[in-house]
Amino acid sequence: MRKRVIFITGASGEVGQALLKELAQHAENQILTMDLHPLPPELRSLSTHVEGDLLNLRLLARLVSEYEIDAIYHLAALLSTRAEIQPEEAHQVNVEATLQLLKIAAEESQWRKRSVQFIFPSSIAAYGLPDRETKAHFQRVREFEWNQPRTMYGCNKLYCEQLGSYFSRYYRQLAAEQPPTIDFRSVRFPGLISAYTIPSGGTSDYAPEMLHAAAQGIPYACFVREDARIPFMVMPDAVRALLLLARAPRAQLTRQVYNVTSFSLSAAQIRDRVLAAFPDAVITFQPDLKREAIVDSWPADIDDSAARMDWNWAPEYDADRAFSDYLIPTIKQRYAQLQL
Ligand code: AKB
Repeated sequence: MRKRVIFITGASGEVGQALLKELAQHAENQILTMDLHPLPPELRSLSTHVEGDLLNLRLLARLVSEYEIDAIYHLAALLSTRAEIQPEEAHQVNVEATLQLLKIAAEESQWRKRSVQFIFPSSIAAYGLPDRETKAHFQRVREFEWNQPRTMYGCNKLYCEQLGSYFSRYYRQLAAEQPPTIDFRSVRFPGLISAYTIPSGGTSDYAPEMLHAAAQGIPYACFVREDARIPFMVMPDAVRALLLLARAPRAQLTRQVYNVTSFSLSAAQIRDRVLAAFPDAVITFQPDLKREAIVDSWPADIDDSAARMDWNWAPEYDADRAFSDYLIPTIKQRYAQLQL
């Protein structure tokens, strides 16, 4: 008998660690995690962890032979800045690995005669506004607008959203007896900020980097202009969004890809909030024009009314609560503990 599991890829990354902690709180969840890297020591008891490459098809085949997969949270990805530096590798990880996992989910669904749920975090990178004037004009973008990404990562995410929809509707549906399809669900996240982990390889990273640098007394040079603005969300809300979407009755879902967001701030507004908590912080602005152009192509805000309507999505942290109740106290405590 294969062991039934929830499978999390990219589990050692920022969202992966937070999601694992949350899912592991329910004893009935048996969790299989995978990443190129080990899990941090404090999380190692929470799952069976496989250190390996999603592009290793033999390894994936072995996992399928040992585990019956109920749901896949496919978090592994190369983020936007890194993907511009290594576009081909990004395509392999972000697209080809996703395709392999969708095939596994489809085969498992057919074998079990029950849909495997496939939860896919997409991103505001799926949008691409052509210039700053257009961005200023179209303030809150809906799911079907401006789907013209300018980064490899954005193209990868947008295409995988489409692939997921294809697998859930049409894959192998020409046969006389139509097998069950996968249950594909996706959220487009804004920039994410965690009090525990610092992202790497993304372009929204200036917000968490600024905050974590200030908390450690390290000067920080922000790589976008003061008025560059995109939407953000703190990690507890990001994990809640994934779990709320996963738990929503399928019949209530009117779409497969949903915007979710919490608050929209400019880089200067983030700096002001960081300075209010860490008055001695040294924060300067030294734009990297290439990374800034990526941020300028992302919407200033996104419209998440479909998620609010269909599965009662609402963030628990607006900008004030995010900083005062989560980010600042948790970060202060965390770095104080590390100094002991
Ligand atoms: C990135 O900056 O690449 C990510 C994202 C916005 O998806 N954080």
